[in-house]
Amino acid sequence: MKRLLHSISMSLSLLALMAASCSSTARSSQNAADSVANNQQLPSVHFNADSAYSFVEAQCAFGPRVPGTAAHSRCGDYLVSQLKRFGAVVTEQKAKLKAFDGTALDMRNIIATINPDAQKRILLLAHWDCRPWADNDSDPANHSQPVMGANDGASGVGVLLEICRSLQSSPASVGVDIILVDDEDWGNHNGDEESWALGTQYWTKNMHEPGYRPAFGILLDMVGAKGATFYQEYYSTTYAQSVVTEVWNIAQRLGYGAMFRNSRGGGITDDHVFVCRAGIPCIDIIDMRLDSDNGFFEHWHTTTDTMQNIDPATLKAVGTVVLTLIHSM
Ligand code: AHN
Ligand code: ZN
Repeated sequence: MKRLLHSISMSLSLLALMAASCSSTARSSQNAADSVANNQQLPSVHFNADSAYSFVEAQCAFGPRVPGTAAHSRCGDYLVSQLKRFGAVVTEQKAKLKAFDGTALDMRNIIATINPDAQKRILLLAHWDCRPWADNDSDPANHSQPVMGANDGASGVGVLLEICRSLQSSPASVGVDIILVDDEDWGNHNGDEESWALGTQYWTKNMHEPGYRPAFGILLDMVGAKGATFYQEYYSTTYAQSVVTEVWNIAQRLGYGAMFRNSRGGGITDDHVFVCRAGIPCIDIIDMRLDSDNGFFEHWHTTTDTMQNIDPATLKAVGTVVLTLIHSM
């Protein structure tokens, strides 16, 4: 059934995408990430996966970061303080949003600007909130329990915190903007795509800088699990093919081809879709499993999305690939 829903939402969006392919967004994305030629040497970077792992662990130590809870608010303060400690200029966006079920959400997007004077910029995103319900758990009694989100939330944020820390000691020439988006995961599985990614949807309508135009964006979602496989996600290849090509190319050259598969995956309604629709080509590096019913890792939206299933090797691969791209621009 979930498969069916995926394909329905995919064919609907195909229509929209055919129109979008004629726009300037699609054209400009052709050249968004054309910097590393195949014959050019890749910069050598060091991404500290143990440090990234400790950032994932620290978020989980607050408990599930469900909007409206003390764990969410404390973890938000922690993320702001870490990004400041790593030398970024941090701004916050706060707004009252309404979830699909009527719940009032105090949204908090956390934005870190690195190398603010650089003209050429890259946008990096990850959601930091946790889903309030483990509604994919095999035990229905757990459906009302929150998700810890070690992978679904904390992993992407952990990699981005470590990239921020790394850029402080080894600066890049390009500017980097990290947005830790809130309220991604309070969504409805009835096919209502606008119920997801509320923090990102807010940001696209209220950008932190008027006329903000990074070269492209990269969303990290579920980038920490053991055995992760990153297929080329459908909306990413539609709106930002050159960025996908670049990222997967770097991954192959670094020896991460078993994780970064050189083949197409399905479409996922995720933060990047709304960024793309706002005119910024953005890809989603997301763990997709072709052998599971819902297309995601086995602990997705269950009470077992915990530190036990986080593998530093996955964080290492994703962090190294993204950091290499940053230093090659
Ligand atoms: C849907 O299931 C429609 N989107 C998945 C987006 C997501 C949820 N990523 C992590 N959690
Ligand atoms: Zn989720």
